[in-house]
Amino acid sequence: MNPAWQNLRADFPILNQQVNGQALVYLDNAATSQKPQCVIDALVNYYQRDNANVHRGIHTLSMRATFAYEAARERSAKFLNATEPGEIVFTAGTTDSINLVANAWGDKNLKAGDIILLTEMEHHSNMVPWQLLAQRTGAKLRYLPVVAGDTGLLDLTQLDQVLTPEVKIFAFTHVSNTLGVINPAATLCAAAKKVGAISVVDAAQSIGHMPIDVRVLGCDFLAASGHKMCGPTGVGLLYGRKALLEAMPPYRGGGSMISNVEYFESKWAAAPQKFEAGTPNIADVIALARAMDYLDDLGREAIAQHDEKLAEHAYARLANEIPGIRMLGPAHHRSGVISFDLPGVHAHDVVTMADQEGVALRGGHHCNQPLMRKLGLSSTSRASFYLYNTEAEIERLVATLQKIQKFFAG
Ligand code: 7TS
Repeated sequence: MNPAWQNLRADFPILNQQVNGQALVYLDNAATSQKPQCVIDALVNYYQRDNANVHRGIHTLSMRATFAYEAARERSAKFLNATEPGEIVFTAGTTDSINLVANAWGDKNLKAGDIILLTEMEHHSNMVPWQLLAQRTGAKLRYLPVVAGDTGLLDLTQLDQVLTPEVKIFAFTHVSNTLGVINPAATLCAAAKKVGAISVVDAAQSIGHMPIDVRVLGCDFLAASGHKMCGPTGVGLLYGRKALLEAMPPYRGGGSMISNVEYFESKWAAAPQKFEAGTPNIADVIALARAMDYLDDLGREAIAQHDEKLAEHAYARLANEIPGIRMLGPAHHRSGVISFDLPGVHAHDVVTMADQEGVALRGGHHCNQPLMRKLGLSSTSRASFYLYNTEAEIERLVATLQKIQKFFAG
């Protein structure tokens, strides 16, 4: 085992606390991950030593901040195996990145009659920006269905039927935040390319959990958030193929994104600066690069295996030991996100009672309302695992659910 795994939990000070008199079991990683001390230190060090605005000053602190900010872009490009740092745009997160593509690429390239293809398992962040784009342009939305039943897999037999030449954008999630399904992203990107559509991969739930190589995926755009990958909140990135970024108009106007401004018109800077108007989120970008180092020290393949092992184990234990439970998503080859329905107990009651036991879960529609309706549910309870979770914590989860079930059985 990589020695970095030995004392992993000690890297996350927040885990070492009691909640409602019990040792905290944090199983809400799909919502946001915890941060290792090195990421917290990167934020503190930046503000204690280097804080200055980037790209504008030639004094020492400004140069240090600029260097660290641009080094983070290089780090991000390497993390995703992008061709060059200029293919990385820093954003506020996945939602912001998708809105950027929908506005900058979508408004320029879409017209009435075109189709935007999504899947039935998208997070609202990967639906609503496209709905808005469709309203602006007259394009129409279409969905690749999820197979009937509870495995949550995409129905790939329908792919040729929905991916017709009118499709201009195929945007899909790499990993479902509700079902734990890992979609065959490279296959879907290749299929999009074949009909001349651009592919947009929502990597919010995958980027911190498995190796991602944008060249192997063959995607045109990839959107991600820092806070789900051990990085800070409020920061994320958009990978975009260079030729596409260059051809796109800016999304927001302001300082830093121009090469020349006149009173009545302006010229834009080249990509990626063109898409980073105003003072960027400097400290969080720098700390995000530190999070990437942390993940690579552990090994992203090893993280993926760890997540899968825990999730398969938890899935089997819950399915076998909680009578009547309805498990969603596949039993195997899955991510660390497990959703379930305890018949007769509302998900909010499950989560409230679990919190009394020190177990942090999430209950609700998980920003997947149409998918929930398709499954005939209004909400699910969700446990989501990450690199610091242990089998002993699954023990606590099972015992907690048994207690909740007993309580509601009267
Ligand atoms: N896409 C997916 C697949 C997500 O899971 C999320 C957030 C987003 C996009 C949006 O990311 P943001 O960082 O821009 O907000 N998912 C969740 C979740 O499952 N619970 O809380 C947030």
